[in-house]
Amino acid sequence: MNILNKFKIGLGKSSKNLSIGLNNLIFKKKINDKTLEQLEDFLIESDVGVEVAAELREKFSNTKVESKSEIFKILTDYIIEILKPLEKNLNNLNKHKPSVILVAGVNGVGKTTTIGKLGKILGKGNQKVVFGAADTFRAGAVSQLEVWAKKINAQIIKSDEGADPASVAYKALEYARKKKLDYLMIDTAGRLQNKKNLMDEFKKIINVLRKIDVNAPHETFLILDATTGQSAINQVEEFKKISPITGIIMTKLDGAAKGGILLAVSKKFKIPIVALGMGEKEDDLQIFSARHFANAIMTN
Ligand SMILES: Nc1nc2c(ncn2[C@@H]2O[C@H](COP(=O)(O)OP(=O)(O)OP(=O)(O)O)[C@@H](O)[C@H]2O)c(=O)[nH]1
Ligand SMILES: [Mg+2]
Repeated sequence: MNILNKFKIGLGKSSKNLSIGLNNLIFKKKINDKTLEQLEDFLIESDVGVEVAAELREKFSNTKVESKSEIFKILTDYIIEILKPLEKNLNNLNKHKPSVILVAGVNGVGKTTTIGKLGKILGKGNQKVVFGAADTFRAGAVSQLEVWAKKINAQIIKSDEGADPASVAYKALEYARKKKLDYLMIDTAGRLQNKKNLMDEFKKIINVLRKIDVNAPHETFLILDATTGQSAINQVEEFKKISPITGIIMTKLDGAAKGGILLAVSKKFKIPIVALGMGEKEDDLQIFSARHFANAIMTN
């Protein structure tokens, strides 16, 4: 199956929401101001954000669109214009040995699953991957990561439940350096006693890593769940305060999500996009391509 088809299937429901929604809206109607207004409302409902929706409406008005295909073309071009510059270049990822990738996000967004899936991609070509199980808070978190490590043939450094997450991260980085591994991916907790604890812990992990390598973590990837809509914006804001986010991975685009939130986040923060999660299995992660994404969600 080629990548475009995989994207289309993965984004099946997102595309239904956007392009089928648009189809229903525009079907056989002459496009007038009223239609444009409905279109703007629909785009806002699809999570693209008010700014993007208004900009698009202006584009539609300026070009005096008359047909559905013109609208689809403007939308596709716009999505590519915004997202193309944000394609994350993964070739630069293995410049360090190990490259330390810290994975952040609030609870349940798909951090652990994404580490498994991305670990599989990074491990291709005999690259050696180790996971650091720094979510010591949630019962079962370590064993969940262990299952992934086994599945994709990665190593894992762990401690007991309740252990200090920063010390696990430290131990994992020491190990990865000693063994000259290519990637260290650190899983973190999504829920602690409260938000302040979560952010403090996250900060502590970073500080401890820097004791070993002043440039670590080399990447901080924030995982966002597409089904949570606009709250993704707040999550970026919160994590950005602690550490620069070098990449976003949006998950659950195979679910009921409207793909629009990726546009809203990108327009606002201009953070590179690493990959998109489209399912729970090991091959359900697609390295991000703006063109494929635009074509997949705008297919009619
Ligand atoms: N449909 C779908 N489900 C996903 C995707 N990514 C993760 N999930 C599911 O979402 C649930 C939560 O995923 P986890 O990887 O445990 O999320 P987490 O962020 O590590 O959660 P905490 O450790 O509790 O903070 C699991 O049931 C995953 O299988 C995706 O892209 N699509
Ligand atoms: Mg987890």
